[in-house]
Amino acid sequence: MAFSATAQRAALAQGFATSIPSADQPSKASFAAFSGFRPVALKKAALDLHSAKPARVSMQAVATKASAFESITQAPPDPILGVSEAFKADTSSDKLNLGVGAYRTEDIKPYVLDVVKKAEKLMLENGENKEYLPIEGLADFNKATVALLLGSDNKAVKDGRVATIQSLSGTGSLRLGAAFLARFYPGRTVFLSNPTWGNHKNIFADAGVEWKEYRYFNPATIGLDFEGMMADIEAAPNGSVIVLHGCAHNPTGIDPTPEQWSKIADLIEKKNHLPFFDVAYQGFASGSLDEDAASVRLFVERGFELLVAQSYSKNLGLYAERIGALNAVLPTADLATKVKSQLKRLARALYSNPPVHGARIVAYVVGNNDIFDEWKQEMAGMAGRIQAVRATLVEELKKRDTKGRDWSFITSQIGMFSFTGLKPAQVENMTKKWHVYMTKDGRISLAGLNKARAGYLADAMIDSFDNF
Ligand code: PGU
Repeated sequence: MAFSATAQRAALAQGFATSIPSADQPSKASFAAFSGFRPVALKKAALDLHSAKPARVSMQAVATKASAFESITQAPPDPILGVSEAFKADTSSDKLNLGVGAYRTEDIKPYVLDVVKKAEKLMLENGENKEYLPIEGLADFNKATVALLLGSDNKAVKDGRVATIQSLSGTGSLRLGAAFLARFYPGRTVFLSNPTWGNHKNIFADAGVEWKEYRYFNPATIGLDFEGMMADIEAAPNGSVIVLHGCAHNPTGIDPTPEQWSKIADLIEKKNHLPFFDVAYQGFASGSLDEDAASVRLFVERGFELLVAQSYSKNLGLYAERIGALNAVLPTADLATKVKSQLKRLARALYSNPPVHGARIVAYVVGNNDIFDEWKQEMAGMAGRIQAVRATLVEELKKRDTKGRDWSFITSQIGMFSFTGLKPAQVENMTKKWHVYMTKDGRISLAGLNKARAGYLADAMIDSFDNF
């Protein structure tokens, strides 16, 4: 049952309330609750509008017929994006959204990068069209994205050993990779860090790929559990898939050191595991694109076969453009060609071909030397603002803390997040009493904070740590 715009207008003319239940609320109950409900008037309006087939008949049918989906239960809100929904519904002027990892300005406003505006202006001037892209995406984007990831004169790229396919941001690229593993590397287990970005579990589970966890975080040191991580990767069956965060680990903000990366690579090589890198924060960890790609580049230089998902949500602020890529690095160009052909086949069935707008923005920014240099500065500015907010938060916590706790973990963690160690009951107090929205695992996005509100957040944290 769907009401057309004409039907809505006509119903309003009949003296109905200001809206008509939408197609996703077709039940009898929702009609009863609908203010001003008058069966006769509805019947009249329906008949006037659908003279060939009165809508009243189909409404009754919908109301009485058992649904094919009757056994469906309510899904829980998403642990991250659900926090934004709850934040929106809060009317307090004190509220702070530190849930989602999205960059905000010092006024806590969304930010469109200047380089993005410049690229869009150029795109308009050049009269770019909106034709379908090829299944693998925009050629200029694919060239730019792999160069950004591996370096402009990377040997694997020159040798044609990298299959790159534009996909739907980080999530879509990971999902495409998961579909690829399900089809061409069946029966393997994917190992995720504990903790990890919550959606990793959904992505692999939805693709029918089994996942397990390897140790990553040591609450005692608020640091990397390197021994635990190595022991679990060692214990994983040979040929497992190991998901690694390329930089700015989410949610902990703790990355292995270069020496540790090298040992991780040794072990993964020994165990013949397949690394699957998730690079969602290139440029956001250190402020440098090259430094943040060091882990992936190390593995590629060492000759690994691997997968890498890339996202431009954070570093170019293109959250809603859904622009990213899946890269598969293979031992030969011939295999890369074959793998790419299969990735295209999977993408064709999933979404046919990717959207063009964000791809063009990336291609314009990376392909124009002046804009590219400006982007690096803007990115360093964003990373710098987050670092400054971290320092202010630590100062404010120290001022209020009567127990002399060590807050230095906040400034040593990198990227957008701080993993605070707040337990679920404490998080509940942060939200219920202080209107500070954050994920239940105790993660806060410092990209959503400014210096002016750091004191308020510190009050909330001290209260929650001390009293719960
Ligand atoms: N991988 C990691 C490690 C991430 O943190 C995120 C985003 C993604 C991939 C995917 O982002 P795309 O926008 O699909 O490229 N995590 C953020 C954003 C909110 C979300 O959960 O999607 C976060 O707050 O953790």
